[in-house]
Amino acid sequence: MVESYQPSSEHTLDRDCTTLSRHVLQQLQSFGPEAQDLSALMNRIALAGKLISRHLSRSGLVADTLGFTGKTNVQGEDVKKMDVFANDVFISVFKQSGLVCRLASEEMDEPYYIPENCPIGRYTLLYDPIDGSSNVDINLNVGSIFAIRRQTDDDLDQTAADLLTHGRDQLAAGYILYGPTTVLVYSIGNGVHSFTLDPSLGEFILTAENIQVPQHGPTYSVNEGNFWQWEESIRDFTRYVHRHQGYSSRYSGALVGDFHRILMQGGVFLYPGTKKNPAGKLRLLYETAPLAFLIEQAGGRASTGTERLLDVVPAELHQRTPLVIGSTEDVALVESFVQERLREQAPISAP
Ligand code: FDP
Repeated sequence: MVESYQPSSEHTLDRDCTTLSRHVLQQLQSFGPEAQDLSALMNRIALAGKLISRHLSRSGLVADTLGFTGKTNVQGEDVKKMDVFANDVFISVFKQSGLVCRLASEEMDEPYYIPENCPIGRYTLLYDPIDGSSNVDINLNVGSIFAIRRQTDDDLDQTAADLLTHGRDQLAAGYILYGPTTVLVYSIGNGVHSFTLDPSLGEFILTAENIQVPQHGPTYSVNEGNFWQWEESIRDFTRYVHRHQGYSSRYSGALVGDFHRILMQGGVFLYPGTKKNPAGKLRLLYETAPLAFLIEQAGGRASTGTERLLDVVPAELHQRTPLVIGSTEDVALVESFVQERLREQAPISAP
């Protein structure tokens, strides 16, 4: 009798080894054109992530990786060499995709067009190439945030007006976290999934599927250095967590890392407006809307404090929004303080 072949345990894989492109196709349960496009787009994002991860891991060893360029971006922020490198990586990776006609990022005043892709490129990539760039020079975690949107008109005047819609129009969103390991988290509207880069294979391998954020968590994450710049309602919330047991403050200065902690363990991240800048600091199209898309897919909530974040329609490309994001109960707690103060300020109507 012929014995059936048994693979030796020496050669079996550590785990199932689902790669990103296979996962996207499995998620869409289709090999149709749009599924193929999204799979190809996610592959390109993964390639950008690998290139940036490799560059970060050698920063300080290779010349011209750390420090500032001496220029400022459209938001008036000092630009770092790593911001420019990562921005250019996304451009060069998507030049070869054929699928993307426009890219818009924090580092570019106007959208960047790839004319050779425009006749067929039906998608736009929005991204923050290096989020939390103050962490780069001190060897702490940073991230990249991305969203893919369908291009809905020809945009012949190159104003990208069709991008100014609410975040529910995002086809896919996610981030890459460059930490002790490089992790890619994404959603195409069918749950939130996390992949870890295996440097020896050069592949992102599935490590957590259908992530659900707990309904409540112990962490509140906010820059309390801004305490006296905030509205009273946000101060009310922080006083509340100071006076109640069970809360811990965690803030790394890099949104992607702070958000990842909340996604995995629950709690709330806030970047509220200040009296001087009521819209806060974070940008809607390539920071807050992609993370809002993810958190809702994971069963949590994202709000401006008064409105569902995915309902916000921007008036311009680099528009900012306040952000309250995380576990449903914790976001609701912050909103309750906002509502309380709004009630107090409302004029009393005559009987
Ligand atoms: P950075 O400016 O360093 O890129 O995106 C903006 C951001 O970082 C977020 O990653 C981070 O959460 C926030 O700004 C930090 O801002 P503060 O220093 O004002 O807290």
